[in-house]
Amino acid sequence: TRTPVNVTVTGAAGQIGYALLFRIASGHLLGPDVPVNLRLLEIPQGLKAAEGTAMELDDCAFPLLRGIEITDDANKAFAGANVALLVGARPRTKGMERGDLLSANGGIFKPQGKAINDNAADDIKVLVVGNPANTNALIAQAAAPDVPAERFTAMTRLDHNRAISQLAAKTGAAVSDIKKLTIWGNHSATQYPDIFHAEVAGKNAAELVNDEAWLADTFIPTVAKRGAAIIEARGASSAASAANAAIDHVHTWVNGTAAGDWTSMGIPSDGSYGVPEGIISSFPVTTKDGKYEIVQGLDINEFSRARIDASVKELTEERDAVRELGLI
Ligand code: NAX
Repeated sequence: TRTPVNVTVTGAAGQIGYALLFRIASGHLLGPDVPVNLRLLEIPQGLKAAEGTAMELDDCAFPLLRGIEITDDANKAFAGANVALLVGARPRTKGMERGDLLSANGGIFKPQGKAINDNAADDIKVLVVGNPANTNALIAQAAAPDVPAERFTAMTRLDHNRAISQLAAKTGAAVSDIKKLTIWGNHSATQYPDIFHAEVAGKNAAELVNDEAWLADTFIPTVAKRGAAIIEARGASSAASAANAAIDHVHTWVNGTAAGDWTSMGIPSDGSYGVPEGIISSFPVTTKDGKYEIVQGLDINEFSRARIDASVKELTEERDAVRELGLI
C-alpha cells in the first residue's frame, strides 16, 4: 500500500474549499489508488465551519482519506505537505486600490510561503488559487528561498477550461476534440486565450473559425469576463468550476499531459516568449513525471503578441508594486 500524500488546503471553509475537499478525498486530485491526509488551514473565524466540513468528510467514509487535521497555524498546516492548495485570500472590497489589495494579500502569502519553506516536504508542489493568484504565488515563492521556484504555480486552468468550452460550442465539436489551447499571462481580465495553435478534431482552430472579429470581440472577452458573468448569474463567484480546475491543474502536473496536447499553468517565467524572467505568467506547458516544461517554438503572430505583452505588462506592474511594498 502507498504512503498517504499530505495535501494542505487553505481557505478550507470557503466556497471553493467546500467544492474541493470532497473531490480530493475521493481520489480525483492524485488518482484512485493514492491515499491522502488532509490538512486544513483557516483563520480562527473559519475553524468551526472547517470542522463541520470535516464531519461531512468523515460521513462520506472515503476509502482513500486517512486523516484530517484542522488548524489556524500555518507551520502545522504545511508540516510535511506534499501538495499545497492556497485558496484562502483577501478579496477586493469596494473602494480598495490595487496597492491595498496586494499588501493585504502579502500579509497572507508571505508568511504562508515562509511556513512552506520551513515545514513542507522536499517534493512540495504549490498551486495558488486565491486572487490575485499570479502575484500571490510570486510573494509566496519569494518567501521560500529553499524551495525550487518552479514548485510555485498559479491557476489559469479555469480560464483554459472555459476557453475550451467556448471553442467547442462555437465549432460544434466535443470538448475532448479540442487540444493545444493556451492561456497566456495573468489570471485577470487581461489574460489572453490563444486558439492560433489550438486544434479542433485535428484541424487548426483559428483557420476553422476564420473570424477575427469573433475572436477579438466575443471569444476573448467571454473567457476573460466569465468570472463576472458567473457572479451576475449565480449571485456568488465560481466555486465548483474553480475547484474542478484546481483538481485538473494538480492532476495534470502529477500525472502528465496526454500525447499531442498541452495545458496552461501560471509558472515562474524562464524568459521564454519574451516574458520577463521570474514573473509568474501563464504558458502552454507539457507535464511528465511530476515536472512541467514550456512548449517551445510556437509562432506568435501580431494579434497574439500585442495581447500577451499587455497581460505581461500588468504582471510586471504587479511585481513592481509588491517589490515596492517589500513583499518580495
Ligand atoms: P471564500 O471567501 O468563500 O473563502 C475564502 C476562505 O479563505 C474563507 O473561509 C476565509 O476564512 C479563508 N481565509 C482567509 N484568509 C485566510 C488565511 N490567511 N489563511 C487561511 N484561510 C484564510 O472564497 P472562495 O470563493 O472560496 O474563493 C477563494 C479565492 O479564490 C478568492 O481569492 C477568489 O478570488 C479566488 N478565485 C480564483 C480563481 C482562479 O481561477 N484562479 C477562480 C475562482 C475564484 O474567484
